[in-house]
Amino acid sequence: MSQDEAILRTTLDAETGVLISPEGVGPAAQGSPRVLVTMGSDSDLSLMMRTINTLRFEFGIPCLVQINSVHRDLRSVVRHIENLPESVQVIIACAGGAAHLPGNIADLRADLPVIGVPRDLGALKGVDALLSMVQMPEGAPVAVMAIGEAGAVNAAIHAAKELAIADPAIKDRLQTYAEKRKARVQRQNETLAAKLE
Ligand code: RP5
Repeated sequence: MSQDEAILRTTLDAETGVLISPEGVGPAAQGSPRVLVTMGSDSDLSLMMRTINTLRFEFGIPCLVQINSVHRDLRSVVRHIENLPESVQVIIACAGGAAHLPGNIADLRADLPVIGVPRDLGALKGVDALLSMVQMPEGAPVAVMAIGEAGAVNAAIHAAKELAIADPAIKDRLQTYAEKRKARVQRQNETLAAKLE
């Protein structure tokens, strides 16, 4: 467990959630949250650290982290989601199993895009969460990512792309991120001949 994840775990019971930014976690964080990263249980946190760290370190985006369980405490979910800071423009929601959190949030917040991350968990290994999120009825869309780690990282990139529509600095960072991915392919090609010997 990283130090940041450990600090997040100890502070997560706060009613308002925990702010996390490139500078740090909780009191050490700076700025206003642009993204809410929420999940059904703190057992989802290790997976969602991939989302949080991509947002803060690749794109410089502060986020609010909150646990919201529609199966264990639906009333607090409604309270939290209806009272988010005005600065939050995108919501990323992760859950495993019968994953109703993103869909419920999509209904509660008709004004904000909701991105779902299905956790790879249990007997069905995330297929249950994927189908619960993706098969939303007409009118309450959830943008569903891949199951597990790829989905967690892609959720952050997708949120950054949404924010980049009105934020040139994030647009530049998305370009830098894409360049790093291209450079990786080039490095792989450069070392390929040695691996084939
Ligand atoms: C879901 O149930 C959570 O999002 C989590 O993925 C799963 C299991 O939760 P725990 O039993 O580990 O708290 O609501």
